[in-house]
Amino acid sequence: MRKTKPSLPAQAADIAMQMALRQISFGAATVPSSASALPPVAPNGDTLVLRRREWLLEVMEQQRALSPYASGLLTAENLSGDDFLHSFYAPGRPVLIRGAMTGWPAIERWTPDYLAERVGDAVVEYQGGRAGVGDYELAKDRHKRRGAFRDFIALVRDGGNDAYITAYNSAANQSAFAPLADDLGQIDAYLTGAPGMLWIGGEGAFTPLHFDLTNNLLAQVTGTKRVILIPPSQTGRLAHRRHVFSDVHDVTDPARIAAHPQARDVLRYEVMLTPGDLLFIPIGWWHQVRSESFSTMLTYTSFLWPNAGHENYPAG
Ligand SMILES: O=C(O)CCC(=O)C(=O)O
Repeated sequence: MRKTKPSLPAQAADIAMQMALRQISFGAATVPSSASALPPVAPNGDTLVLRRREWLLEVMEQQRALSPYASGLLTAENLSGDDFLHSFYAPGRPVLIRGAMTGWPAIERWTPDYLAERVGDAVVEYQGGRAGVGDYELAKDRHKRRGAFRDFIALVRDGGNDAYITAYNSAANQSAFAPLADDLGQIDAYLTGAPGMLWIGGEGAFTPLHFDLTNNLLAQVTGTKRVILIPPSQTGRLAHRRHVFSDVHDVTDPARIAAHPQARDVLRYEVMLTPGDLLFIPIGWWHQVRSESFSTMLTYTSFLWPNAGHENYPAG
């Protein structure tokens, strides 16, 4: 069930139509105040309850697919905060946004040489020893490494998945990356201004299939990344057994699909992120990301609207 993107004019009309529809006032819905009000999970072994939930999610997805106003991955230019909230953030619908990072000096400047020069020999934390290991994201702590930033750049300059600075390293790297702050702009229409989390890696850096426990905005600065997005309705096909990860790991890998044939026909969208692109990934949407070149990116979770889904996640 692959989807093709509507053409640009169709996308613009789509957003306009959605906004028009939303001007019609409906009575306010009653919203549960917190997920803690949910009943307890199905007793162990009660798979019928879970299968019925999966059935409902898939049927609803098929129904949304009847209309481009209700489904699909849109591209928007210069999207206002209100349009983002009403058409994407509140409905939990992904969107690729262009034009919001225009003028950021980082987009021109952040080459491996510039970064190595600016950050120099400051010690940074990164994820290392990943090559040939299957669970490097699940076992994040085991893969933490420290070293001079200049040496890290030498490790990733020629590509590979062995070393990667990820959001998980961001708290440890704040002072090392302070000299880069002036190269960044603000995304005031959607975000509070809190700093983003930096990702730096070489061609081939790969983040396996998972979902986040918050809404997330990816801001691509340097290079290209191929992102595959899969709606939450497809969870039953994705062997979701460990934390936020899928045992399928990579839906583009034929060997993985052979091992998990239920994932073969999963509904998925593909985006190639290029410098200056923002990608909104709503909470619960599965995604996997591969760097197609040396890449730098920031991720933001500090939206102007509530983003605390993680507080009630049944981590198990
Ligand atoms: O860019 C990447 O490698 C992964 C980004 C991601 O998965 C995330 O921010 O949740």
